[in-house]
Amino acid sequence: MTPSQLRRARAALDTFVVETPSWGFADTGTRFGKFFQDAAAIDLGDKLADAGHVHALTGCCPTVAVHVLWDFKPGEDPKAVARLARKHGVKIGAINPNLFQDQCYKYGSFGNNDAAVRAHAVQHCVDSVAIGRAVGSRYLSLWFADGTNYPGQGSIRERKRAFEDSLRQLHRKLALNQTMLVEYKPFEPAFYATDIADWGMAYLLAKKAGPRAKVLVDTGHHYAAQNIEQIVAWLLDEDMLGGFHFNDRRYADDDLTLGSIDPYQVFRIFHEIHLFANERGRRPDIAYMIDQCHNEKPKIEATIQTVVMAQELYAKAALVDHDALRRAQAKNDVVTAELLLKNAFFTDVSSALAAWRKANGLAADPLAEHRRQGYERKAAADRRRRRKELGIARGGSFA
Ligand code: LRH
Ligand code: MN
Repeated sequence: MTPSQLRRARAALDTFVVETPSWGFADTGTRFGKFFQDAAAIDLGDKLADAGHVHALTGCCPTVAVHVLWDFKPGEDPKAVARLARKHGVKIGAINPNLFQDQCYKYGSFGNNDAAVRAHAVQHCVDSVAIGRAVGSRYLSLWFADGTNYPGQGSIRERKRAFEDSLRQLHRKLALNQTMLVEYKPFEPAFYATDIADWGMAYLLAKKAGPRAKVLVDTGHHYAAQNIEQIVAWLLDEDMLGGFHFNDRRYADDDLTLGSIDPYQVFRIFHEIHLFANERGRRPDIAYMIDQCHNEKPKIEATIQTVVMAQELYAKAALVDHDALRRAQAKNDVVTAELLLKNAFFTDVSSALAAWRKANGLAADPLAEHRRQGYERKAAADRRRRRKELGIARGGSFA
């Protein structure tokens, strides 16, 4: 790396933070079974401790996204949760309501044709907004499992209008510093029509909801052939890109660790963001978040891998020479334009990462440091003991 490349990579690392998901530290599974890890988090306290540990090692994930019904016990004081987070050196990040597990949501939440169910769903989101205010979180992150499985099953326009109405109601409840993120997903669990199936539907619903509603791009929520960075470039140009859920996939919403299958994909997304910042002379205000579940990999190791990979790809993408790119594009010099991205992608930025970590008092290799500290072994022993004391049974079949 040239001295100016080193400077650009380090400047990019100074600004890059990514949010970890509380659910990434807990036992999760597949449609066919749940797999247990002794070191998996038992409760929110464990999740915040693990997130704090990852932040202490990597220096770039100061906030933790929470899923309300997975993380908050009924009536739990959000302020106490914020204090607990602070004790572990992190802050509560995006608030994710759970609009997919209550029995009443069988035919949908905001899209349900039963007004009482819609009201129940909106009320849960209003409660989630209040939690956000109490813990000082900027983001209300909305994902809806809503949709139908058979042609004719539901009125597509009625469901669309029900969403417009419910999202507008909810937007009115936001604090001035809060942003509502609308996440789209083409399918699963609905397999005929998902109510918010693509970026256009999310864009339209967010626009109609109000000025503090933006679109959330989950990298796993696209058909394999879709050009995600083109969607990102458009949403940026419309100032409608609110955030990301990063993960990787080989087939569908596989929720694998970022960069494990196609690191160039995330590089191309980061490139579009750096290029946009260069054009506009300011960095866009985007919530970078991880949304993964770790069934085989040790959960904390998988999270550290993800954070370090995100840093590396963000730093590489900052190396693209935007002026040279514009010159090549103006001349339709396709090869030069492509090579400007490829060369940046293949540039080894490990010296920039090492320098940045040293300057921030961090170990050169966060994963090795995690293993050296024996955090996982200690957590496993502690949580095995506590599960016994709490009489937490594990097992039981899916069906
Ligand atoms: C849905 C989704 C959504 C979350 C969930 C954990 O697939 O991406 O963002 O609520 O995963
Ligand atoms: Mn997601």
